Amino acid sequence: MGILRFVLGDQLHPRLASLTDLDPAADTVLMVEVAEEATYVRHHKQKLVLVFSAMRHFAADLRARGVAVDYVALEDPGNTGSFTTELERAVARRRPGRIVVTEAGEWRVEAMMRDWEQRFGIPVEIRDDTRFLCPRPVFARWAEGREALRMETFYRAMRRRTGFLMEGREPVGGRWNFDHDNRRRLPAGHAVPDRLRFPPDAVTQGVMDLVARRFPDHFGDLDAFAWPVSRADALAALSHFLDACLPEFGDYQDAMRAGTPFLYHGLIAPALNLGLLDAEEVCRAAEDRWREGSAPLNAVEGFIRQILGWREYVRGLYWARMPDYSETNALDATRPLPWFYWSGETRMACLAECVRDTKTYAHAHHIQRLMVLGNFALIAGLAPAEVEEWFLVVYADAYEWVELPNVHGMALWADGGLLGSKPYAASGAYIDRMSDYCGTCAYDVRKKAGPKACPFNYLYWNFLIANEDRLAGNPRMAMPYRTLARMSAARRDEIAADAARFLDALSASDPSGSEGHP
Ligand code: DLZ
Ligand code: SF4
Repeated sequence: MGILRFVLGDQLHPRLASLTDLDPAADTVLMVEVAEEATYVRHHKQKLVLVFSAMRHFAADLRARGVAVDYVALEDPGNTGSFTTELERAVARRRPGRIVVTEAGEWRVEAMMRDWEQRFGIPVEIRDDTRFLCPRPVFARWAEGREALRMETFYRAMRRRTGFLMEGREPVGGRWNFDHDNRRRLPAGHAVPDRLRFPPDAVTQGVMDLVARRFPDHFGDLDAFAWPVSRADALAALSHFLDACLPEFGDYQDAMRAGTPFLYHGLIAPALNLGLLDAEEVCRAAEDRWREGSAPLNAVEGFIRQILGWREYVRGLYWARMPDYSETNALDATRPLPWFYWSGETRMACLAECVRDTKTYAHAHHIQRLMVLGNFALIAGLAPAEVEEWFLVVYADAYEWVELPNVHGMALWADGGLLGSKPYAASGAYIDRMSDYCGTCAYDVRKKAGPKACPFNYLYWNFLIANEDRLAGNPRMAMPYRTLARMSAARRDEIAADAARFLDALSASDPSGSEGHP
C-alpha cells in the first residue's frame, strides 16, 4: 500500500516536505481543483488562473519525472468541491496505507487537516513547511514573553540564524538597515526597464477560458495575465529582476508613478507564495549579486529584509496569534468599504490609479498598498474585516497568512500595536512627495480645508482627533499630537466639518454611482 501525498495549490515546490521521500514506484501525488478554495473569498480572476494553471504545470512536471499524479480538475465529473470530500474520494479510489501532507498556509485549512486522520481511519502525517526560513516553533520561542513583537529585532535574529549578509556576528557594511537610502522619488522622465512577462501558453489559455466562464462575477480583468506559472518561468522572472531591476530597487522602492505599476519591484511574490520559488534561493541569489559587485548593498539589504525579515515575521506572527488575531478592532473602525475599492470610480487620482493597477494586474506594490489604499482605509475608519477581505481577494500573491498581519496589523493598526509601533497614517503630502499622482487630481494637495482640499489632508487630522485618547500617549505620535495641541478650536471644527461632508458623501456613493463619486 503506497502513500497518498496530497499537495495543495500553494505548495508547488519540487523539494516540498511531503515529497522529499516520494517513491515513484509506490506512491501517488493527489492534487485537486475545488470550488470551495476558488470561492471562500471571490478571488481576482487572475489569481484563480495563476493557481489553477500553476497546479496543472506542476502536475505535468511531476509526471515528466515519472511520478503518478491523481489530478482532479475543477470540471471533472463527480468533483465534490472541497479538500476533505475530494481526499475522501481519493482514499476510496486508491486505498493508501497513509496520507502525507505539508502543513497548510491558512488556519482555515489547517483546521480541516486536523480532522482527517479520524475521518479516514488511516494515519495522516502533517509535515513542517520547510520552504520557510523560520520554522513555526522557532518563531514561537522568539515571541514568548515579548510584549511587542518588532520586525527589526526578529530580522536581526534571522540574519544571525541564516548568515545572510553577515560577517561573523556583524552585519556587512556595519549596519543592519539601509532604509534611509531607499526613499527616493522617481525623477521625471526616468525610464524604468521593461519587465519579463509570460504570455499564456495553451494550458493557461484553457484555464483563462474556464475562469471567464465559471467565475464571471469575480473582480479583475483577465486580458493582461502574464504571471509565471511554472518553476522555469519563475526562475527566469527572478533572474530578470536581479539583472535589470535589483541595482535600483533600493533607491526607488517607495516611489510611485502613474502608468508605471512595476517600477523596480521584484514581482516574485505570486511565484514565491505558490512555491514556484523559495525564500532561501531568492535571498541567496540577491546576496550573490552584491558579493559579485553587480548590485549595491542598500538594494540587496532592502530586498533581503522583505523576504528574510518581513515575510517570515508576518507568517510567524500569524501562526503565533491565530485564530484570535483577526478579531481585534483596536480603533473601533466600522465604516463599510466604499464601492470605489472595486470600481476605481473616485476623483482621488491616487486611489483611482492604485485600484486600476490592481484590477488590471492583480498587483500593486507595497507603497501603493500601504500608503494609498491602506492609509485611506485607516484614516477613513474602514472596518478591518471588510478591508482585509478586499486585500485577500484582489492580489495574486495574497493568502491569509501574509495578507492578514499586513493589513490588520501594519496598515490598520487593528491589533493595537502588536505588530507596528504606530499607525501608518499620512496626509496628502506624503503621497505627493513619493508620486506624480497629485498633478492630475481633481483635488488640491496643498489645500487643507474646503471642498477642493485633498481629502487625505483633513482625514489625517480627523483620524488623530478621533483617536486622541488611544494614540496621544504613544511616543512615536508625539510630534503630530503637539501640532494638534496648538490648533485652534475653530480649525478643529473645520476639520471635523470637512471630514463629515466627505465621509457622508462616501457612504452615499453606492454601486449605481447615482450619488456621484467623492
Ligand atoms: C487559492 C487556491 C485556489 C483558488 N484554489 C485551490 C484549489 O482548487 N486547490 C488547491 O489545492 N488549492 C487552491 N488554492 C490554494 C489554497 O486555498 C491554499 O492551500 C490555502 O489558501 C492556504 O492554505
Ligand atoms: Fe491623492 Fe490627495 Fe494627491 Fe489627489 S491630491 S492624488 S487625493 S493625495
